[in-house]
Amino acid sequence: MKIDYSLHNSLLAGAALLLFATIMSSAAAGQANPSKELKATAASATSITITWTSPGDDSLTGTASQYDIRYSTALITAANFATATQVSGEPTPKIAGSSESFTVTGLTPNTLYYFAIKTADEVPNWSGLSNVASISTLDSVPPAAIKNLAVQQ
Ligand SMILES: [Ca+2]
Ligand SMILES: [Ca+2]
Repeated sequence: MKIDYSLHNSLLAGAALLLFATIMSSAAAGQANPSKELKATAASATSITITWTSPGDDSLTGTASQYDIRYSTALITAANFATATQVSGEPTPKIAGSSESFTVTGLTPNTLYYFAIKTADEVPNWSGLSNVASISTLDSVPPAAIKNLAVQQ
């Protein structure tokens, strides 16, 4: 069988260019506004890992002092952030621009959760609300065991 390598190569080049463009636009977005990068990934039926980029003590410079990470099964807004559930054991902020992650445990399976973070410096001066990330925990209920398996005579 003859393979058209020229088509194959141009498709590969196209895919590589698209990937490069995606990475570059993500990086540009990250530099423009690192506080808008909160993401959530379901780790299991009862835990979710969130990731974000650290802001700084003064806007995007220096090292902040604390995070207030909260979650809720309802959409989190600036108005209801204080009533959302606060996690315990938040990480200490790293220097501005660092990758941060935290795993929230003890969640209910197959449930949609929203997450948001505020950051403070040593005063503390509190930041505005991060973007809100949401994802569902995994379903933990398997199909029932089959009870009527039979052999056809
Ligand atoms: Ca300071
Ligand atoms: Ca400050």
